[in-house]
Amino acid sequence: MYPYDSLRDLVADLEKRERFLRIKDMDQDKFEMTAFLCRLWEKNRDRTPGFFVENIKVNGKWYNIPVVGNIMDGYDIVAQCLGIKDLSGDEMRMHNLALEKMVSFYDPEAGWKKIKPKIIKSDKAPCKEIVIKGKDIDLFKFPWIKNTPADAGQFISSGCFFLEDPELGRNVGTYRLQVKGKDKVGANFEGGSHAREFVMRAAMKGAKKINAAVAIGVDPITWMLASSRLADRGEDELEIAGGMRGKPVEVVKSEMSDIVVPAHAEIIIEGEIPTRETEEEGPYGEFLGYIGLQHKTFYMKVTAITHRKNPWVYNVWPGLGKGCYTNIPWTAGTLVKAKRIIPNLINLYTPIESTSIIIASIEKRAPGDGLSAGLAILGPRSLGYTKKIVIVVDKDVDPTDMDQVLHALGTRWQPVPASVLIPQISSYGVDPSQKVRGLTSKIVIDATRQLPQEGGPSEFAPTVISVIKEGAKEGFELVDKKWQEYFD
Ligand SMILES: Cc1cc2nc3c(=O)[nH]c(=O)nc-3n(C[C@H](O)[C@H](O)[C@H](O)COP(=O)(O)O)c2cc1C
Ligand SMILES: [Mn+2]
Repeated sequence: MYPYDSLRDLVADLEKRERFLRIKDMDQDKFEMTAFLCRLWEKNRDRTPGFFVENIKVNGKWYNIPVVGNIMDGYDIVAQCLGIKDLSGDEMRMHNLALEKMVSFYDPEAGWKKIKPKIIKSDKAPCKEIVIKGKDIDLFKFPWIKNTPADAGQFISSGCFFLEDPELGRNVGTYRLQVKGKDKVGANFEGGSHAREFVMRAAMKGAKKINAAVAIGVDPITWMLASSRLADRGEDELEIAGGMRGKPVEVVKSEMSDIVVPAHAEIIIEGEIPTRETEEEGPYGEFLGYIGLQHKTFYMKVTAITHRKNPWVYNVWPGLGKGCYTNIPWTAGTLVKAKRIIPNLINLYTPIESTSIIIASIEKRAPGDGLSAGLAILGPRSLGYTKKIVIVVDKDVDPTDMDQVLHALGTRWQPVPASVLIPQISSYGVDPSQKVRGLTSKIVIDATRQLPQEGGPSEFAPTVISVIKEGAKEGFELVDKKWQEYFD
């Protein structure tokens, strides 16, 4: 069925692989889905199944609109969405294969492979089966989920905002929407997001409002690209999604503006965002695993809702489980950009457990290379904006292997002088350790072997393993030949 045209196509294949559960009903007024997800995760941190809840109780009312959640908890599913056939092996194998596959769509000369979306007619588009406008608009017809007891209320957690700018073109980004009334939602475009820039640009040109459309439950490649900074400013997430799919994303004109939306989405919410008004939004359980503060954001007045006949609400619980679907594209985007400015960069890894950390392996050629590479990753806003700690390691250390990284950190790194502390730099504002939202300190840790010119020892001690591997070649040959005998 590859490439998946819709969330449903993916779910069908997940069911075949027994990576998906069907549940009859759940009472979200008691946070049953949330508690279920917590337990799933406690019992298996590696990967947990997606689930589909047929009937759900929200705000005292039973809805028989299904809620699907936790769809992409596991790098195996990201790999599956990218068309990788052999899904055997552990999470790191899947991570590495998925990352490699995603990076393969990038050409250093031509950039990301792009295929323009294909516009289809409304009567062929599942997302147009039901069209609601005017006074019939009522967001409370859908079971939007309140994820945690501390959340300000119900949120549309998986909405991909489609915005257009006369010069920059289309932008597709995932931003949460707090449900504020039957035709009003929050539009939480954080500092540094393309959507915020689009709204600001419209405001500067004197526009009082900007049109938007939000798609809920889209195909998995579009979802991954909307949820991460792989596409740069002025690049169209949908065209890159087409490139990765090898097939255009099918879109359809929205009801109230010229914005086109994914035809196979579950639900589309169209609206207008006032460019000069903000309102309180949050608190909300955010992806770093903390309850984010209430703060001022834009909002959107809903002008139309269209959806499938039997729509699914796709819900995500940021901060619970693993956001593999953002980590792979985010790291892929960072890797190709970083390679342009750090020629001796080999690989990057962002541990899913703590995405403010990034580990870079380099081929060290000259004194200063380690700190230079780390600073280059943190410097440009488009690269290390979301990172706080960079660890640079030598090429014999696999950055995806935490045992090796910690070994290098403990044995090759001298905190002085092989560190750079940046006292204050702009950053995204969701890290709870920040005193001022959007302002952070950062550190570059150079855990490469320090050369004598850098204050390292005149000769760096070889590792035990390397000495054995070098000096006992015959021994290894013998052992490999006799391997079975030892156990007979
Ligand atoms: C489930 C989910 C919710 C998100 N919510 C927000 C949000 O409310 N505000 C925000 O600025 N970024 C949010 N993000 C991160 C953005 O999707 C991400 O930064 C993306 O790159 C934004 O698109 P852009 O690169 O076009 O700015 C969220 C990501 C996910 C996966
Ligand atoms: Mn963008």
